[in-house]
Amino acid sequence: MLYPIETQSRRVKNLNGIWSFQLDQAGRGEKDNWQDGQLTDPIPMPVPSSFNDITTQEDIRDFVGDAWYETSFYVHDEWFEENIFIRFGAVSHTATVYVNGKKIKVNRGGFLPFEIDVTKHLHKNQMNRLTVKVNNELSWDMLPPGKVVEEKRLDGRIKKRVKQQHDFFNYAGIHRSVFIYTKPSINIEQIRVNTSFLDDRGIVDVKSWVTHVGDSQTIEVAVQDHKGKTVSSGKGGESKLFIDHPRKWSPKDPYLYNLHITVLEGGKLIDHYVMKIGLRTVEISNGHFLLNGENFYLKGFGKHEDALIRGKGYDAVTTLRDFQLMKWSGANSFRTAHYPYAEEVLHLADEMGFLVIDETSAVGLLSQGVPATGELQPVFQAGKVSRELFEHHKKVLKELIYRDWNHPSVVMWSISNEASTMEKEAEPYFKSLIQMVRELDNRPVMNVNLMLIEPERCVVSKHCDVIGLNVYHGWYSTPGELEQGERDLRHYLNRWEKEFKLPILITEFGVDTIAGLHKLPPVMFSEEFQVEFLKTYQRVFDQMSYVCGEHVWNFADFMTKQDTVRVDGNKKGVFTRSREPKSAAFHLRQRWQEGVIYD
Ligand code: GCB
Repeated sequence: MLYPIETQSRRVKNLNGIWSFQLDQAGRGEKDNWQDGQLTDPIPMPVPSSFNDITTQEDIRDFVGDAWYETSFYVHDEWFEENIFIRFGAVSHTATVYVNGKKIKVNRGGFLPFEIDVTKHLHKNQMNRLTVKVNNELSWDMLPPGKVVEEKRLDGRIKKRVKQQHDFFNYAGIHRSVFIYTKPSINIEQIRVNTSFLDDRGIVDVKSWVTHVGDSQTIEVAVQDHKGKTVSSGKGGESKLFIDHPRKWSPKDPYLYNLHITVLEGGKLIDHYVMKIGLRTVEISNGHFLLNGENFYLKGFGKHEDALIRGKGYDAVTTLRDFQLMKWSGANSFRTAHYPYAEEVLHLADEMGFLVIDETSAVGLLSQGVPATGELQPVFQAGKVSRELFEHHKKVLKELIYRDWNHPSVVMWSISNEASTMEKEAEPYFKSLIQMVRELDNRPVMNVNLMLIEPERCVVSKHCDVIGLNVYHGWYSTPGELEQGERDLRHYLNRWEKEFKLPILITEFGVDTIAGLHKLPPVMFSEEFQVEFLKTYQRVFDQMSYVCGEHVWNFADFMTKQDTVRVDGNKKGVFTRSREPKSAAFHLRQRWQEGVIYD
C-alpha cells in the first residue's frame, strides 16, 4: 500500500480536522444507529490525536470500550472517473468504518495503515458521512496483548479496565491522518526498491506491481537528482538502473533521489507515482554493523510516539522538534519502540538522516507486567500465546515490511520487545516469523531481550542477525549500586557474546530521572545519577567490540498507566515530556557529538 500523494494521475484530500465524538458507555451505538448520523451528544474532537487527554474528564481519559467519530465531506465529480479510497494511517486499536451508514471495514491493530475502496459507497453531489467506531480494548489474540476486566462501581455502573503488559499509556483514537484519494483503475499498487553498489556505480533494482496491466501498457522508470535531472532510466515492471558516481545516503549526507514510475498506454499517461529513494547498503559482517560497507556505531534512543495533550496522535511539530534535539545530541539512529510509527516520521528520518530500527507491536509477550522483574512464568507453553496471536503477529510484521521496505532510513526489523524467549515453544513461533521476514527482505533481523532472559536458555537469538538487549543493572537490580551494576552488566554482556558471537545492540539502558532534582553525591532519580549511570554503561560498551550501538531509554519522558513505580509516567527521558533537556542530554552531546570519552 503506497502512501497517498498527488501526482500527474492521483488526487488526495486530507480529512483531518475537528470531528464529532462520543463515548459509547452502554455499547449500544450501532443498535441505536449512531452510524446513520445519530450521535446523541457529540463533542468536538481533533483528528489525528488520542482522545484521552483532550478533555478534563477522567471518564474520557480512562475510557475502555467503543468511542465514535464522525465527519462529513463532498467529493468532486471528476473523482468518480477514478477509484476512490479512504485511508487511515492508524486507528488504535480496532476500527469499524461506516460510509453513509454502511459498515465497510473492520480493522484490527492500532499502528498500521489500512485503506478501503469506497467508490461505490459515495454520493455524487451530496454530502458524505464517514463514521468510525474506535475500540481500545486489548486481548491476547492481537498486539500488544492485554485483557479487559470489568469492575462494579459504587453507583452500580460497570467500569472496564485494561490490564496491559506494556509500559506506556494505552492511548486511543484516530492517531494518524485520514486521506481520501483517487487511483486510476490500472494503477501502481506496490513498489520495491533495492540499492547496491558496484565500484563507483549505484545500482537501483526497481520492481513495480501494477494492477490489471495488459500488453498494451508500458511501465517507465526514471531516477532524478534533486535538481530534477534524470540520472538513469529504464522500462518494465522489473528494471535495473545504474547511476554513475552516486551520492550515497548516510546520516552525514542523507541524499535522496526521486524515483518516478509511469504507466503509459499508447503514449498516454495512465498512472504516475513518485517516491524518494536513498542509495545505501546495510549488512552484518564479522560481528559488526556496516553502513555502505563501513563499520557503523549506532548512537541514539529508544523512542515513543508520545506527547503532551496529543498522546499518540501524529504531530509534525513534535516530530521535528524531536529530530532537531536528536541531531543536536549527536544521535544517528532510533528504534520505533514498541510499534510501527507514522510513515511521516520515516519520511523525515530519510530526509534528515537517521537510521531506524523498525519494530512491530509485539511488546509484552511474557507473563510480567511492568516493570518486568521477578520470576518469569510461561506464556507460550501455557497456551496464552494462541494461533490467532501468531497469525496476527505475522500479519502486522508483513504489513510493516510492505509499508516500510523502501525507506533508506530503515536498516533493521525488530520482531518483538521482551518476549518470553526461554520457552522452547517460543522457538518455532519466532523461527517462522524470521523465516517470513527473510523471504520478504534482506535487512538484518533483531529481537529485543529482557534482562531476565539468560543467554544460555534463549531459543530465539540464534535465528537473528543482531541481539537487542535491554539492560538495567544498578537500577532494577541492585538499585542505586552502580559499581555492582557495572560488574553485572559486563558479565551479562560477555555471556551473550560467548553464546552467540553476534553483534549486540544495547536497545535500552537508562534510569528514571526527575528533571530539576539534584543530588551530590548522586542518588537514584536525580539528574546526576542519570549521567553517572550512562557514563558507567558507556565505559563498558567502549570495551566490548561486539557492541554495535547504544540506544538510551528513553528519548523523552512519556505517559504510562498510573502505578506506584511511575511518577506521572516514565521519567527515563533524556528530555522532559515537553522536550527540554536534563543534564544527561549535555553528557550525550559531549560523547556523541564531540567524541569525549570517559574512563
Ligand atoms: C523495558 C521496556 C520498556 C520500559 C522500560 C522501563 O525494558 O522495554 O517498555 O519502559 O523497560 O522503563 O522499565
